[in-house]
Amino acid sequence: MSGLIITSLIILVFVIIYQIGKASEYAAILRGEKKVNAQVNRAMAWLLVGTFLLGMWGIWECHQYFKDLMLPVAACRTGENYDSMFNVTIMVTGIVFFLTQAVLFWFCFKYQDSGKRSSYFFAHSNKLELIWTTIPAIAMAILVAIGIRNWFDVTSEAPAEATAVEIVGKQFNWIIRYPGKDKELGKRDFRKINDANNVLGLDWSDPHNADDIIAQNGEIHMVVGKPVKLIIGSRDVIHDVGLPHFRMKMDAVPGITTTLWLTPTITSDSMKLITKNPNFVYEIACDQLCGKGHYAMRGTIIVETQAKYDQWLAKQQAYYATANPSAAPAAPAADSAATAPKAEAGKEISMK
Ligand SMILES: [Cu+2]
Repeated sequence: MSGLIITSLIILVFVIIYQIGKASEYAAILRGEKKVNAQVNRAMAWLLVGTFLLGMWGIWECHQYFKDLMLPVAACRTGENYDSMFNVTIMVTGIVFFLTQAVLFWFCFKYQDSGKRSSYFFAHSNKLELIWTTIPAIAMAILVAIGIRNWFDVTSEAPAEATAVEIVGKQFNWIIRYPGKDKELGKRDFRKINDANNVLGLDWSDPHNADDIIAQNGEIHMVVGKPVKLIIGSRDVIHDVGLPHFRMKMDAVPGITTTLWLTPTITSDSMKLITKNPNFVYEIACDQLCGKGHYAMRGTIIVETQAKYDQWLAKQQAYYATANPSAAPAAPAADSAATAPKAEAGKEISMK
């Protein structure tokens, strides 16, 4: 029924437009075509000015409306650089956009047909070509140079003192591993992955794995002011570690290790005050559409003081101990864990 109404409405609108066109044609004949043309020209010129003003007002209103959706201040140095690059780009392109649009619409208005002018034929000017090629080229080169500098900064090697944290994506959550006291992550082998008691496929024959910690709730803890190196992997499809508050992202690719490093500058508690949001959390979002549960792949980052971090770390238990409750801690046997019988996996962790 509503389809029928809409169709008849559309037909009606077309009929009305057709009738108006017809009527103005007859009116033009009655009043003289020249006079009508001049009226239409004037009306069109003012309409163009109106379109420009309406467009500019629309842009302003859009910004006002979406302002609250903007991210808070960047929480690391590279993020600050990214923001300043973003602002410079918006400023430069924004000014150019405004000027060119203003001139375009103003010329339409100023040079409307008055019957007193004829158009001037202008074919070519080397000088003009040179100006409007060189200036944008220089502007773009500067913007690209700033971008490359930031890109090299983001993808550079992490400082040696950086704390390594592994983050592995899987459908549909993030698994976080910390190196433990020896500060080294043990070897992984995808053939040893087992959702019951070895979610990352840790190779228990590697002693570095004995003290590795796997966070139970997909949380990354960071110390404010201390560099952190993220070692990124994936268990199944391509995911992407998206850190909007740090203005960073990096693909998590199965079979390939990617990295990202950052030095958080604002603690989670300070950010709660800055954003006036007591529930604020730094978010890890999956930035790569990875399946039907993609939207729910949300991890969190907690940036805290060294004291709080130490307190939290002291409470963590090595994954080996939780995954193999019957085995003696800190003395991993050869390879029995990965193939442990089901009966032993009573208290295992499920990372679903
Ligand atoms: Cu994903």
